[in-house]
Order: sequence, then structure tokens, then C-alpha cells
Amino acid sequence: MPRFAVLILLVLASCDSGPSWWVPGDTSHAGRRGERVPGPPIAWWPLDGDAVDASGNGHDGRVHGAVPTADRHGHPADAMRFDGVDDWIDFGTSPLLKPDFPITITMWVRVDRAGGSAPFANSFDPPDNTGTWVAFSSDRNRPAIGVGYGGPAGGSSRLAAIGSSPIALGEWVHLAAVLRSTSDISIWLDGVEETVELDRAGGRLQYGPGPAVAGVRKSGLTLPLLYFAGALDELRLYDRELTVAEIHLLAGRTAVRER
Ligand SMILES: [Ca+2]
Ligand SMILES: [Ca+2]
Repeated sequence: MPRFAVLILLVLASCDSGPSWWVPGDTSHAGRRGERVPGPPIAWWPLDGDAVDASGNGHDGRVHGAVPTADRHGHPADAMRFDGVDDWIDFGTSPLLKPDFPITITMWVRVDRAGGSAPFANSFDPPDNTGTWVAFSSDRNRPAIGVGYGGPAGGSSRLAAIGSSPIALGEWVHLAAVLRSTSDISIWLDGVEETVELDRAGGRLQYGPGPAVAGVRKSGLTLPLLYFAGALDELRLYDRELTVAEIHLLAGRTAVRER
């Protein structure tokens, strides 16, 4: 079959009503390439070489140094790369970006250097321990989802949910986190649910005045900012709990794979 015919078939296949297991009447909508994606998000940053919010909610980001890079398929300028030195994106401080539980955060992420910085943080402010963040543990580079519930500096007013699988450097992985409460956080890597350990007890989620950002997080009141070295794509924020089927859809899975 000629190559263009294969391409047309692929395009047609990606424009149908979705996988056979998808429930009719769902809230999904067409992604940038015609694939079905769960909706409606609060914010959806496709990061196709920019920081435009494709959700229609207007949370366009301001890019500071991050540059377009190839996505996981090798499509040029379809993701954004952060140099780990001073690159970040500012998505602003809109109250709409600061929902209460339940919250779902999803992204494709490639970690190029371990070291604990965050591809995404939302009004995370260590002096008062506020906001939410997605980072990686200093121990084996496991996914770590943080929640701050306001209060004094130190560990007494924040919590981290840490996954079980190390993330390999230089490889794209789909990361999804469902935050139901500070004692109930689930993490999926490539659509497979992680065993999660909770570090410290939880309280009520509090946001600070700061912005939602990609590529940087504060590490303490007087410590330097930590920058993320790696790439980020298809960052999505929901003010609801995505179903496992929806997470599988975003991770490009149609069946559970044993790990
Ligand atoms: Ca993209
Ligand atoms: Ca830079």
C-alpha cells in the first residue's frame, strides 16, 4: 500500500468515535490530532512549541526560556524543553486554576536529570506550605505528588504521595495524579496505577497567591529555586477525578498492561 494511503487510513482511524470500550455520551472531545481526550479540563496546555491554553479558559502561559522540542513521537516543536538552569513557564494566578479536591493532573514528561525539581507546581509556596506540585523523589526518581495545607515552614503542613516505580532518565512517560484528599492520592505511570506511600499526614488543601508554573519550584524559604531539566507535553488540569478509562485514554492505552 502506498505510504500516503496508510497515512490517510491512520487519520481516518484516529477520527472515529473512539475506542470500542469508550462509553457513549461521555464528555470527551477531539485532541489536536483527532484523538479522543477526556473533557472538559480547567486548563489544557498542548505545549506545541508555546504555552497556549487550548481549553478555551484563557490560561495562556508566559514562556521564560523554555524552548520547543520534539514530542514522544518525534514530531518537532510539539513539546517544550527546560534546561534545568533558569527555564520556566508562568501560567498565572487565576483562581480558576486553584480548585479544591478532587483534582486530576496529567502530563507527558521526560526527566533528563534527577534532582527533585518539578515539571508542574501550582501556587506552591514553602514558607506557608501551600498549593500542589508534581515532582520526583530524591530516592530513585519516583513520582511524588505534593499538597500543602497552609501553616508554618517545615514538614508539618504538607504531604507527599510517592509512587513506587523509578522514572528512567531521558524517556517519555505519561504521569497522571488524582488528588481526592490529602490522605487519598493516586498516581499512574503509563496508565498503570502505582503503589503509593504517603509521607506525613494531611490537612485541607490551601493555595497561596503564587502562580501555576512549569519547570521550577521553590525548595524552601531561603534556598535557591530548583529548575526542572527535561521536557513536558500535554499538560492537563481537571477539577474532577478522571476515571481509569480516561487516564488510559490519555496514556494511549486500551488495556491494562502488567508491570
Ligand atoms: Ca504537544
Ligand atoms: Ca535557559
